[in-house]
Amino acid sequence: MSINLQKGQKVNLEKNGQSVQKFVVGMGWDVNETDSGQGFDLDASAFMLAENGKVLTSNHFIFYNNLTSPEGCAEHTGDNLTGAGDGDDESIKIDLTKAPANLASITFVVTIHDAENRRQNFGQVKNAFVRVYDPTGNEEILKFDLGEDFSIETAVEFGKIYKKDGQWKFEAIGTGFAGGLQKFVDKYC
Ligand SMILES: [Ca+2]
Ligand SMILES: [Ca+2]
Repeated sequence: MSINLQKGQKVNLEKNGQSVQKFVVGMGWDVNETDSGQGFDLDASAFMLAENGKVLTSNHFIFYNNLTSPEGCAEHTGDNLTGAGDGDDESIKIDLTKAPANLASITFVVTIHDAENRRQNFGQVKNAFVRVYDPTGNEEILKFDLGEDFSIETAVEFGKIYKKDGQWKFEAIGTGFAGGLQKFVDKYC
């Protein structure tokens, strides 16, 4: 059964008491096109971080121009340009059996492409969520609905997975920032 998380909540990445190694992180959103009159493109990205909070290498910043990490631990399934429709709009497959030994965490973010020029922000985004599911059988393990408490943010950290005492856990974050994707590049790269 899927767990619905609250902001700040942390849970073990497990199913029926067994840790889950291969899963998909799906992220979704809907936008109110009429607010800006321009195309509204949100992008999911992942930063694969070492203990010091920086990406392992520049190739461990997973986004629409770098879809796969070198060892195949993370794979972005592709850029969605509209966010139209229910369900995941962009997703990133994770295989922890291929995780580099020094991988400490992976943080998942969603940012608005060209937000400043298009005068767009997360106040115009609704139904944002991040979920983790097991692709075999499409079984959802956890889900975090971010709620609608955003206004001027153009970059939101949806959640992260991290290793603690050998166990991988998921944390529901839902924290927004100004500055778009560059904000996270500056922080993690
Ligand atoms: Ca996109
Ligand atoms: Ca959508």
